[in-house]
Amino acid sequence: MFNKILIANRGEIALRVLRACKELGIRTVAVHSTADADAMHVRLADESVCIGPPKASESYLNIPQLVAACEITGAEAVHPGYGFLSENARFAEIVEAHGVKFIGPSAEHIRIMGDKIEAKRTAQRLGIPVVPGSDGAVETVEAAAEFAETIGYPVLIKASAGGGGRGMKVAKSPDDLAEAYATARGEAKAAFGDDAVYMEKLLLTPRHIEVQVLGDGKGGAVHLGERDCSLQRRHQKVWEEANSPALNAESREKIGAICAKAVADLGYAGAGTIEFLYENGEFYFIEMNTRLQVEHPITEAITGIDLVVEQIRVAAGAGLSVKQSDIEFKGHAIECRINAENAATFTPSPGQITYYHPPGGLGVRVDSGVYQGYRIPPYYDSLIGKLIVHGRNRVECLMRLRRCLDEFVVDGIETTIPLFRKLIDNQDIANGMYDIHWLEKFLETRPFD
Ligand code: MV4
Repeated sequence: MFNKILIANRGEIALRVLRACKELGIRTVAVHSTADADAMHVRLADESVCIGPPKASESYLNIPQLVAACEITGAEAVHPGYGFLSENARFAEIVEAHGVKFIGPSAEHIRIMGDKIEAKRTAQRLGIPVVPGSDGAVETVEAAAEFAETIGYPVLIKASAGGGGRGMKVAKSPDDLAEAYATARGEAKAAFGDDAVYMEKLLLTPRHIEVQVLGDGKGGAVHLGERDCSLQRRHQKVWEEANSPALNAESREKIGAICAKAVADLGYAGAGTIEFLYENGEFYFIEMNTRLQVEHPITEAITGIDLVVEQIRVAAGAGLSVKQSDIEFKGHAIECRINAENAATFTPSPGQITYYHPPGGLGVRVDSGVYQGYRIPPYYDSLIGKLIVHGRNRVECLMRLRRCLDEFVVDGIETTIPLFRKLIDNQDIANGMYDIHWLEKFLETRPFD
């Protein structure tokens, strides 16, 4: 096992990783920008290194500074958390070239999944069902039009270098096609420096369901069931659940087994998430994330498995601590993302937390890096914490969540907590009846007016 790990991240996820390290008896190195000198991850780590000014491009994304911090402290491995450099294949290669283990999959696997055309081709080869679409890149507008006729309108044109909703254009009819195609390529070139695009049939009312996997890097893998992340606004997840209210045990086992086998055959190492659209009882692969995800705690809640511990074990060559037959799904879990934002407008609300009282009790987990008196800096994303509630079934989970939202007090800044107080009283939410468009439609009803 490693003696010392450097955590190349900040906020609640840096704390999350630090806690796993402590429980494994591993010393921790925090890194921070000058804006984060008083952050909790810095306080709780065994050592810390200031790696630059507030701007992420000069600190948390600064590869030479991170490599230097590893060398200075003698860290044997780097955990990238999520965001920042977590899916940067070059970062994984560079740290390993300096004799430091990257806690995550190989640079090759990160690179494949970062290229959405290559990812889809790989998924299909491994037996994962994919959205009906073009066979790879669509090189000309004539090919785009011809292809759209064969699958039928509406179609979606997606940037190969995009993902997470960036670089997508809809064509509803042949009249839209030429413009959508040209705009998609132009925007992809400008945003990613790569104008390769591919096409898919547009699914109109799917859910977003993702399967959590763990690979041992040696041909072994397990799945840990799914998360339903359909409640999103502008491609930002707001509320996630495990299990999905839309699946039964049989469909869970079926898609889970497909994903575990694919990941095993790929020789994948560590944690990964295979994202699907789910409509009319069918799964359609869209992307694979090669990192730990924000919403991983709901999977931990229903399985009792520490995903960060498993990531570290695999990176250290210790293998997974679980086999598929050990994994059971117990009860139901929901995560609410608490952002420092106005709940009605989503305008960021950085500033000082003057009073802080998180909820507690049985089945309650709050992952957060904030504390009373802490000043949220304006330079980073607005996630300040996650409320994760577990119950023996979905009804108990929802009742417990309502109780936690009543208890939660964060003063001095605005947060998204009031939005969750609206959602918990909504009938569609109570019934688990929502798709990827539900939340934006709900917000159009102006629930705060
Ligand atoms: C789609 C789609 C409908 N049909 N692909 C958006 C994020 C990116 N990961 C894929 N996305 C979508 N791909 C086809 N063929 C609809 C979306 C989509 C979406 C997906 C998941 C969660 C929220 C979403 C919101 C709008 C669009």
